[in-house]
Amino acid sequence: MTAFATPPISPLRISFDPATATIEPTGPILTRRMSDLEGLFADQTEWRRSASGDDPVVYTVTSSPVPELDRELPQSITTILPGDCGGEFHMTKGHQHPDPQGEIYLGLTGVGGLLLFDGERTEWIDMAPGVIGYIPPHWAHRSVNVGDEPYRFLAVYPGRAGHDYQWVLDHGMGARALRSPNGYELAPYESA
Ligand code: M6P
Ligand code: ZN
Repeated sequence: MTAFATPPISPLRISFDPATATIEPTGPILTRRMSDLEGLFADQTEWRRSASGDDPVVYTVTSSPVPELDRELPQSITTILPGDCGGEFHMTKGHQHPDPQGEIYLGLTGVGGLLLFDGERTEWIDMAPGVIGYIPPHWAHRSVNVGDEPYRFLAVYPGRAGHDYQWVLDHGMGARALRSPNGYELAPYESA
């Protein structure tokens, strides 16, 4: 994509309400239900039961109006609802950036984890309000809600980075976050 293939957008004022972690104005809003997370949870029997049953919302992504275009800097707020599938905590699909560029997440509400995997090494960053998690280029990333209230975070990422979901289906994420008596534990990754 060449720079300025479409007209650059104008400077923008976005208001952010810390109490609700909402922004105004908004751009696209995405809702991912259990049925959208095929092949990701280890317990496929439980996933199928849930996806073909009440098919709960697992997370939503509210984007600012800044478009995913080269040289732009889009932002989004992701809300992962509390819960699990067969003991594995609610999580995002996870993706690699086809155009390897970094990204930052800022925790807003609740408690979660930022799971990172570069194909060999696995890292976990505990996320809470006020924590910035840095995702370097070449690290696939997934977010997990390990608490009992909505986990929300702000993401800021280069507009050309893109989302490769197949990479995660092919390589996994190195670990899984499972419910444990003390909260959560990280288990070695086993394919779904
Ligand atoms: C963050 C950003 C978005 C991403 C979203 C959900 O808000 O990284 O780019 O789309 O999380 O993650 P996923 O796309 O893996 O479902
Ligand atoms: Zn990303």
